[in-house]
Order: sequence, then structure tokens, then C-alpha cells
Amino acid sequence: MAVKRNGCEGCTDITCASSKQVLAQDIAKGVKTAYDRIKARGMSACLFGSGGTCCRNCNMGPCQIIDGVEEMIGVCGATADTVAARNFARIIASGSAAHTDHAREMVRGFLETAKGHGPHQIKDVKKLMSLAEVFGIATEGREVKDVAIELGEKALAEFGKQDNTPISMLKRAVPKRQAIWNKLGIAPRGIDREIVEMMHRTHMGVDQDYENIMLQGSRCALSDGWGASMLSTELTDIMFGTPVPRRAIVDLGSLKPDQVNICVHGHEPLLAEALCIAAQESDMLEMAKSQGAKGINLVGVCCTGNEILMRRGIPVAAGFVQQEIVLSTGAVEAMIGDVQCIMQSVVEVAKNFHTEIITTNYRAKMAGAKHIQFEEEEALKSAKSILAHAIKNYKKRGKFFIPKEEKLDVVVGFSHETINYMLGGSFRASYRPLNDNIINGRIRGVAAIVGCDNFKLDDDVHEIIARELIKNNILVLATGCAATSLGRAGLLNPAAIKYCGASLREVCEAVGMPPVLHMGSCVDNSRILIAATQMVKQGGLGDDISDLPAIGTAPLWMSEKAVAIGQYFVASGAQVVFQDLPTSGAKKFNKYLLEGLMGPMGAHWNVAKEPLEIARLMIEAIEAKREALGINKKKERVLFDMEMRRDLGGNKAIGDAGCTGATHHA
Ligand code: NFS
Repeated sequence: MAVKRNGCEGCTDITCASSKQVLAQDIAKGVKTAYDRIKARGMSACLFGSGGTCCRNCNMGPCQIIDGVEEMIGVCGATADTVAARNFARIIASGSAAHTDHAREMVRGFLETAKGHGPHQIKDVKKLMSLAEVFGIATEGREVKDVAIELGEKALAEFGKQDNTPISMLKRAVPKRQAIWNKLGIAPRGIDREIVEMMHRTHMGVDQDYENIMLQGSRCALSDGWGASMLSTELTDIMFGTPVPRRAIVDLGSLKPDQVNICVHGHEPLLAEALCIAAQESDMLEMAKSQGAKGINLVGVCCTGNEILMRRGIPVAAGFVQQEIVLSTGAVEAMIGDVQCIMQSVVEVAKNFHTEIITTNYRAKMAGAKHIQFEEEEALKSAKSILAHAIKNYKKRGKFFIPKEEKLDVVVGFSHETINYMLGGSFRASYRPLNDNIINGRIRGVAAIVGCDNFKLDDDVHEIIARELIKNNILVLATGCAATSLGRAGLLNPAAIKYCGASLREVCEAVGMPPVLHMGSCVDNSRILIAATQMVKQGGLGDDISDLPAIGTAPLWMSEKAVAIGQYFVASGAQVVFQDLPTSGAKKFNKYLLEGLMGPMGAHWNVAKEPLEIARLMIEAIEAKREALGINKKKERVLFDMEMRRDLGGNKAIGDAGCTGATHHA
């Protein structure tokens, strides 16, 4: 059912019950959300912009190009295909830059931690040692601290590397994929360098061949996926702990009526982790009590929320499309942000209430917000001064409304290590059982539902796609705001097996896991690259990611980061489906993305409009891969025999332990 606020006919549907309740309250009457702005704009999107054929790369234009109309090419002679390719490549560069700058901060924070500075520690020594080996660092008989410092320094050097050798983590890929990258000359050399080269090549008068532009587009995206994002995920895990299954809540209802509610919004978990530590310290709790509050309730918004959800079980109150709605409860003392995906409108929404918007990063200031710089060198002190500001706001809280009906329990924390343990057992952690279940057809394949949510389509798109996939016995991996949205839909709970096809249900039941596995934030899509690689290395499903019965979608993509992710998946051999691409105004280039990339990359982009159409396309792609692998031979349905039950039963404890909130270290 749509929420038609102010008679809003142009709005897409909000299906989330909690969001609907909040927006229906009197206190939210003065609030203008993106749904209202879509209606107020009263115009459809510019065709040149949405088709990718508006060129603003020099000052002879702007040139609006119409493909096939001779008079409507660029003043410089640029065609629709060149312009759309340059624009698309710049989207990839911008998305990669966001992940890269985030990753650099995490590496710097890691290095400080390794040196013993700040409130954090090296929590996952096993992972430290295995990543050190990838970087060729000797580990035998060395102090953890020394290995960590050397790893941090080598990791930092990956960003500004100037020689022509590939970045270190590419060697984690399967040999066939590495050979493809080498043959095409697209193995990334330095993380920053690939973004700079992409921007250069799309400057006026440089690269004008869309296929060549996309070679660099792929290299730039790969430097994100196998470079920046992977470094961020791995070092964050080593520092803050590799996620393990745990119970949590994903809902606006995670706000507490009698506590100081603080939303942590943005992306880099250094701030969020420091806030989590600070919020448990007695001086902060005392301060909260002195203001009349019973405690401090930190909740997450967007991907920083996913980071602390995965590692600490701290609730995610809101995904991207709910960031204004969470403030509309009137129950939030402060929204503390760092970088990325923070809408400018939150400052205006906050003006309706006592809520303060606090920016903490010199790279991301907002007019009308309070800026308190988060100093990483003095993380705890800095976090406390930010918290103190929020706590003092509690007394100013007026009328508020926290939706009660929804208590959306989720089980999260599925790092690729966890999946290994859950399916393979703690003594023989391995992807073998997953591969075997795919080969025998109980699990038809694996689908990733990732990326943002977006006001362009109804907010139940992820749910519709996921339900269709699991009904067809496809295991779903989720990250980012898509994962949050699937949590709100109840699909991150083991009880969601009731929506599964019979054979997937059997597997999930035996292992004790939900059919949709939350793998983390958007930088954690690198976990999916590793999981897919492990599946290939395990054997029986071909010798490259492009052979796997696997596919990804970011159906409600909003951010440029999602396009960078899509391109690194494609360049790694995985098919992806988006709801639209900003390239439809350039016929040849669009076709190249949707078909032509298959030649060099073994995978391509796909576009499908409707959620069920997206799901259908994904199912068909998975079945086609199964056919090509020759694993679709009809055989009698094998019920679990005793040995298999014992096998899986041994692992059940891990799933169950996680579900009771117990933690073990991966
Ligand atoms: Ni990803 Fe995260 Fe959400 Fe999209 Fe934004 S928070 S990094 S970009 S909107 S999933």
C-alpha cells in the first residue's frame, strides 16, 4: 500500500510498516522527504542525462547528443557512444574513488592500531597472518605487532604504487581470471593511479574509443574490488573482528524511548567503532543519566550501520531511503555522520525537532550542521566529545514516536569465513559442501543482491527478487542497503526458510542458517569476490568465476559506488543485473555493455525493469551455467542420508551458537 502523503501521486510506495507509521504521525507533518520532493519536482528525468549522452567535459558545450542524428553530435565531433562511455567510466572512477578514500582511512587507522596507538586492537590474528602471506610478508616466529606494521605499510603503498606490476591481492584470483586480466592489459597497478588515469582518459580529446575506455573502466573498477574495497574489508576485520553470526534488529523500532538515541550514519567504521567503545564507558553513561536518560542507544544508518551490525550486533535503524524518516520520529538526539550517502535534506528534517546533525569529517561538511572533527589520533577522546554533545540534547526532546509493531530479528555476520565454517565445519572449513549441494542441485546457484535503495522504485523490490530466488532454491547473499531492506522484509531470519523451495530449505534447516546471508557493507562485496573464488578453487564448478552458477543484482542502485561494484563483478567474470543504466542513449555502447563485454570478460551487464523480470533473468542465467557445467543431469532426488545429516549436524552448533548471540572467532 502506498503512503500518499500530501496527496502525493508521483511517489513510489513505502511498504515498510514502521516507515509508514512514522510518516503518518502529526509530529512528522512538517517534514519534507525525498518522496515529497519527487512529486514537487513535477518533471520527468532529462533524457540526455538518463541516456548518458549529455557531455559537460569541456566548455564548448554542454553538448546534448542524439544518437544517429548527424547535427546532434558534440562540437568536438564526439559521438553518443564516446560520450556515454566517458560518462559511464567517470561514474566508475567516482565510485571507486569513494571506496578508495574510505579504504585509505581504514589502512591508516590499521597502521596506527598496529603501532599500538588508539583504542583498537588486532583482533583477528589468524586473518592477519593469512593476509600477510598474500603480501609476501614473513610471519614465522615474528611478533604480531611487527607483522601488522609491515602489512599496514605495504597496504598503504598499494594506493600510490607507481611501477607497472599488479596490486598484491590480484593474485588471490583464480589463475584463469588473472590470465584474462593480463591478456587484456587491465591488471590494476596502483589503486589511486587507475582512478587518475580514468579521469585523464575521459578528459576532452583523449580516449575516444568506447571499448578502450571500458578497458580502463574495468581496470579502475578492479582496483576498487580487488584493491581498495578488499583491503578495507580485510584490515577492518583484522582490527575489529571478522563477523560471526549474531542476532540483531533491523528497524526504526530499535530507537529507545528512555535512552539517548544516536544515529551513526556514513561509512568508515573507525568513527562508529570509537563511538561504540565510548558509549560503554562509565563517564558517558553517567552523563546520560544526569540528563535523565537510562542509557545511550547507538543505532546505525546506511553502511556504517551494516559494519557495526555485522561485528557488534548493534541495530540498523534505517537504510538509505529511511534516513529522513528515522529523524522524523523526533526521538533522535543526534545523527553523527562521516562520509557518503548522507542526504543534504537531513539538516532540514532535523530542524523540525531537537535533533542535531553532527558532521565529523573535514571532507564532508554540511551547511546548517554542527561540525566536530573526529581526530583519529585521539579516537576515544574525540568520540566522547561528540557523544557528550548528543547526550546534552536529550533534555530538549519534545514529542516523539517510535514504531512498536515491528521487531525485526535478523541473523547477520556471514563473512566468507563464516560461510566456510557453517557449511564445512570448524575442523574442515571448506566450501566443499556448498559446491556439492550446488552440483547435486539442492542449491541451484548463488545470487548476490547488493547496493542501495532508491526512491525511483517501491521499497519492496529487493524482497520480491529475493523471495523469488529462494523459492527457486537459489541461495542469496546480500550486502549494503539491499541487505538492510531484506532484513526489514524478514528474510535474514532463519524462519524465512518457509519461503524457500524444498531443497534449499533442507540445507538451510540442517545448517541453521537463513536463506539470505548478510555479508556486510558495500565495501564487503569484496567478500563475495573471495567466496566466489573459493568456490572455483574448491573444484567441480569450472575454473573461473564466469563458470559458476552465480549472478548479482543491484536493482535499486543509487550511488556511483554501485556502478563501480557492478563493473568489478563483470570484469571478474560475474553477470550483473541493474534496473537501468545511464547508457541507453548510445546504441552501440549500450549493446557493448549488455553483450559485447562477454567476449573479453566472460560476463556482461544486464538490464531488467521489473523485480520479477530481474529474478527470472537471474534464475535463467544460473540454470544456463548449470547446463554448461553439465550438472543438470536428471537424477533421483537424494534425501539426506545419515552421513550427510551427521556432517551437517556437526555444523549446526555453530549456526545455533550464532543465533543465540554467542560469538566465536573466525
Ligand atoms: Ni552502498 Fe552504503 Fe546504501 Fe548504496 Fe549508500 S549506504 S556503500 S552506496 S545507499 S548501499
